[in-house]
Amino acid sequence: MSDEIILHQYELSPFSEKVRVVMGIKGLSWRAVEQPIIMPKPDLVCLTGGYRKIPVLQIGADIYCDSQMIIRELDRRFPETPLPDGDLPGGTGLGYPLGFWTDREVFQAAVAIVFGGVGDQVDDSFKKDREAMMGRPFDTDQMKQAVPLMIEQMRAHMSMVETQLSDGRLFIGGDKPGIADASAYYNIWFIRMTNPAGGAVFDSFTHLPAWEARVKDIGWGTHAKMTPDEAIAVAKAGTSKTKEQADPGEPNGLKPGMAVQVMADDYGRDPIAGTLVMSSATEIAIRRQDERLGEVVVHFPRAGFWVLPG
Ligand SMILES: N[C@@H](CCC(=O)N[C@@H](CS)C(=O)NCC(=O)O)C(=O)O
Repeated sequence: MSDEIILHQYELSPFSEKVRVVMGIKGLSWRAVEQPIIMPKPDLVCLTGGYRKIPVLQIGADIYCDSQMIIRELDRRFPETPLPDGDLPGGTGLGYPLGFWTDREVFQAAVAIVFGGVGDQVDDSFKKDREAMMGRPFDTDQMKQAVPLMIEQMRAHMSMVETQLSDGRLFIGGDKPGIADASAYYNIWFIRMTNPAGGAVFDSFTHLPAWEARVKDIGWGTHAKMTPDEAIAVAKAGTSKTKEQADPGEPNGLKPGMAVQVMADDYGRDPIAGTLVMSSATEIAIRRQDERLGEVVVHFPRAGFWVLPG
């Protein structure tokens, strides 16, 4: 079954939770491959070419990095359950810009609340790994001091969601759940799972807790485990379905066949080298070879990623 949806993830990963909720909204059936929470991740980077963050989606020999790219691809492949705020025809498209708010601003507040609360239980290998990924010290004492400030920030951000919900609507965009709900929910979930005391800030709202319970009830669709070796065998047996496509609006003259490097613009900025297959305003896909699995095509979003000469 080479078209199976395979999500490389780990249980406590907040960005995986965002994608799992989208799987639930779309009623999808998928396989979960557990990956390590720190480097090395040999069974992940052989697929991605160096991208180390979680989650990563795999369908056959096509590999999709970053939750923005993953959600867009799931919506494209399964249009019968379109996301109301996705970018398929009829969608508002607002789920993606809203994701930048939750994935950057709100996530950084959540990280401080989580690790400021439970930082004493975090071992040195985790701290060293995150320092290397972020390019700055992982200072749990500083995070502990910042918790009151970050709780204030969290309350301020979540009050914006509360305002949306205050007319009695079920979900952020109306009657149906979408990317906005998965995005606004996963930081709350992360705090409640790892530092339950930090969750008190959410309980002070009138509408937010009932909305949170509704999003939780959506579930994750249907999923079963898969081993990393099985996933690698799927990539090896598969052939990418991505077609070459030039973008006439490409601002810097990128064309299929060019050698490029793609990297995240925030943290975990390891460059991934390959040959351009297709590009558009929202996506770039590059072909690369790996000795363990042969040829794969790796897809990244354009917003939040840089493309440099290879
Ligand atoms: N922009 C990325 C962010 C992904 C991210 O930061 N993921 C976290 C885990 S939830 C991560 O990879 N942390 C480092 C690691 O797990 O190695 C996305 O939307 O997928």
